Amino acid sequence: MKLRPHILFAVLSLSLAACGGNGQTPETPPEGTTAELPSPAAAAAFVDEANASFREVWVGSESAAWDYYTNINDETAAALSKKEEASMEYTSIAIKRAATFDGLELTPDIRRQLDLIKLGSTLPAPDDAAKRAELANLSTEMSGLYGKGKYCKGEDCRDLGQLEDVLATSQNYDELLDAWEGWRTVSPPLEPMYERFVELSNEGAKEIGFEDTGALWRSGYDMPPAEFEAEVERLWSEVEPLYEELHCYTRAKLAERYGADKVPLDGPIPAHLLGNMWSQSWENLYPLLEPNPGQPSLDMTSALVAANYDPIKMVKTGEAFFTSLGLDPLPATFWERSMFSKPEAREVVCHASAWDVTYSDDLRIKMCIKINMEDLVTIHHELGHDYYYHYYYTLPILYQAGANDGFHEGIGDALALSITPAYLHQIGLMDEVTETPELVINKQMQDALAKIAFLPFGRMIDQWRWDVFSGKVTPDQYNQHWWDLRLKFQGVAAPRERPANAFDPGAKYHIPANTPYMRYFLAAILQFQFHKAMCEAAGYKGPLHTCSIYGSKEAGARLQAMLELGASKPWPDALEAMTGTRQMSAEPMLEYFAPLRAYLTEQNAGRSCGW
Ligand code: X8Z
Ligand code: ZN
Repeated sequence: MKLRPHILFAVLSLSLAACGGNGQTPETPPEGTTAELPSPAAAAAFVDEANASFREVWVGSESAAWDYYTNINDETAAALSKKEEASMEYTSIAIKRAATFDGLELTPDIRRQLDLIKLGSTLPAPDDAAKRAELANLSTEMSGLYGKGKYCKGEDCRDLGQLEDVLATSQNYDELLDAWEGWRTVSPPLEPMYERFVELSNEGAKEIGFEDTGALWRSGYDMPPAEFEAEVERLWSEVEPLYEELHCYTRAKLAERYGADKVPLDGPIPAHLLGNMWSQSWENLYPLLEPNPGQPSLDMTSALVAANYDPIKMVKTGEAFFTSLGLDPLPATFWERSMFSKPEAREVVCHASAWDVTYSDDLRIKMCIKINMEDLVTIHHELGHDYYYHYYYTLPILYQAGANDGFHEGIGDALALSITPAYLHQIGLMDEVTETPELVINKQMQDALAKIAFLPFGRMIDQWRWDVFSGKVTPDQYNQHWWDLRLKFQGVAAPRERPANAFDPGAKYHIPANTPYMRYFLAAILQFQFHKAMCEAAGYKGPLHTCSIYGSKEAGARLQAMLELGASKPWPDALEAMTGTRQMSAEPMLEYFAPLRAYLTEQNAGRSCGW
């Protein structure tokens, strides 16, 4: 489903799917291949066989996942659980086979594919068939409950999309509170399921040699897991000061709007006032926070509506950006098979996702597109996944994944950084504008509310899950720990005391869907590295924040070369090919936001920041 960059894909597939038509898992090795004693030749033969078998089970699980996510009902749920179960079963078998080649001297290519078999699963399942089935069912059911979730007052029910609209547009404190608390009535039933889910997947992780599921997730970055944690900490410490400046400015403006009794100037910001259901990106606050009124409007939502954009036109606009770089048009089947709008007659998971259902250029997106700027950017995000799939689908299926999962999440976002006023003018959505310093600050504020505000959220979600999977946090502490981390990293608090049965993590898609989240934190940073590299390739000379690579074939070629690698090389190799450096770095992001940073420091003078 989805967004799952295939490594995760793979992984999720474990969770999400199962094997092909006849219900038999393809675990029996053909005579004379893997039955042999471990040898480099046997290892190579096994890798070939595993690529074929994974293809069978993953195509099965992806197809069933597509059917379920675009039409949630008991039949599609049962079909998906079965496929997931079979996929998990084959994965367990393959991991054990791969381990028989441990210690052998092998080519880097064979060794890497064997490692990917072990690391590719985000949902490791126990060997016990009953437990595996239970885990598959839990996984399917949790996603479905989230997808169908509604907040009802009597007969009047609202879905997530409707509640999100309230968060995005209302400035009525109580109305916001009602929508915010209302969505969180959906998740308490998920708590006991999640508890069991953690138990079972940890059991699976232990069986394949990891301390817990979180340890498995942290092992997927071509470095020891402890080193990865240190990398995350390093990147976070590079950007944290900028986040605190944005928090300080935003809090002061919200206090002006809602009163310092509601938004205390020395404390966290109430979570329902930030324009987003999870306070994860704040661009909807822009009208309240606009630094320099009287400048040309950056309200692209109104421009899109005025220009009569519909969902297809939004997606065509996204595709046109990619093709302007010299990349291929999307296949005809993309337009026939994708889901662009929320259907009336059936339940679906609206959370946006990108797919290659058969791992063979069967590209699709699934989205309930609204005509606004946020969704135009999300379309670029999803197409970034699809273009990655497109340029690596001829690789062995074990390599059909991002260099790491943050790369997969960062491609479309990197392109969307080129949606500048000059680009918008080029495509007829904006009048020609002169980029005065005042307009630049306005635009930077709009960008920061999306990108800088997101950083601590991206950082904390998997901190929570790592702590849950490791057992550091027990089920009775799930919700408290969630809010402890929200406070620590985001400086955000629940608007009032949460009910005793609250399970607020379950109200965020990626928890019931079991999609790892650190990838988005990495992507938030990597996308600026990609943007800078593509601007350089395009021959752009000005400041990073006004660069648009639209139309640059050179930038496109640089990007395509990285996409084509898939997961075939350690991610530092891919990063080096694209950017010339082997290190993830927040430097380009900080460079991009240099003008805003100076503005915020000036504005916050005399304020006491922090919480
Ligand atoms: O889940 C997504 C994408 C699909 S991979 C729409 N994102 C994260 C989220 O919505 O929480 C993109 C940004 C972060
Ligand atoms: Zn994504």
